[in-house]
Amino acid sequence: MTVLYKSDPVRGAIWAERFAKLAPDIPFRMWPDVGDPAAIRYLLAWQPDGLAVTLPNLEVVFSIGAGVDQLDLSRIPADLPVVRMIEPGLVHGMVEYVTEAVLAIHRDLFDYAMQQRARVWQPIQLHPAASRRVGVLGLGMLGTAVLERLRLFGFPCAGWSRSPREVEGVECFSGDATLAAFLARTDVLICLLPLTDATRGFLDQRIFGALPKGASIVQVGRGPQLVIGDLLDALDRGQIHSAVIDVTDPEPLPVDHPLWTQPRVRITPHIASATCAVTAVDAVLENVRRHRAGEPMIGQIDRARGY
Ligand code: NDP
Ligand code: OXD
Repeated sequence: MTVLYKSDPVRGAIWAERFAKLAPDIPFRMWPDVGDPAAIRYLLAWQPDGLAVTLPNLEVVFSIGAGVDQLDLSRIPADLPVVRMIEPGLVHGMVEYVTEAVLAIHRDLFDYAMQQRARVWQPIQLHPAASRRVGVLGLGMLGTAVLERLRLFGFPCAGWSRSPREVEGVECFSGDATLAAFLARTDVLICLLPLTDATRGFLDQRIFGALPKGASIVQVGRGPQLVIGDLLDALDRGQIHSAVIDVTDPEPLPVDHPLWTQPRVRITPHIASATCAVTAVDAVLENVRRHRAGEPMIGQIDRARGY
């Protein structure tokens, strides 16, 4: 019952050490050292490419990340369960990143950075958190955790999802019919949607136009969800005041891309969060146990839905 890991080898060493400690009976191999392909039952990968079809006894594919859009599902046999990463380290990192971004927007740090460059000492009127309405697209593992933290600052919090959800202290909207109302009450929009056919190109001029003038965005979902040309236009017109962008299309963002030089745009290289190897091994081992016991695994995706 061998586990095969195919991703960053440096982090893989931490996975290997943790597996050896917690599950010494489960052989752990790092690609390309596959050994006997027939022995591999579990594949852990960020991008398995065509590997899954070369392993005749493979039982489960685990994504190393929370997202699964980077997996080419057409190259994973249709009967194999695909499980995304649900582990506390990833959640913690995302809560930190988004909290910092929302506070930077809320406390006018983009404007102060511009003022600093111009050597201008000019206080901007402080607004209470209660007047800054935060909205999160996606009420899943990450969107919910982010909202649970942000509401503690006193921001009026809302979330939008495909199906109805309930989160304490958060106004929950669901389905396309409620999108306009959700956007109209949102001053800081955070995108934590998975990349699917339905969310590709979602953050476009229609969305920006439905937000109150001067709203800000935090894009931590996936690059292809954002229509960058529409964002640049909305920034030029002041419809969007500022943006924190962690994911772009393509990645890396080309050096000559106009987004780099926007004064009220902050770009980070897809680092909002990352799977924490130590806690991820715990999560995978729990799922292996569940799989062997015939119990549902935590984070198994609906392949037809795409997330
Ligand atoms: P989940 O699958 O737990 O949650 C996804 C949420 O999005 C659900 O609430 C779902 O609705 C909603 N959703 C999906 N499609 C639609 C749609 N068409 N319309 C409305 N709502 C929709 O995902 P996570 O919270 O774990 O992660 C979200 C994404 O964050 C990942 O897919 C990944 O792309 C990104 N990510 C980015 C990282 C970074 O470093 N930048 C790190 C980790 C993840 P419903 O509840 O009805 O199913
Ligand atoms: C993920 C990511 O999906 O790191 O986990 O983007």
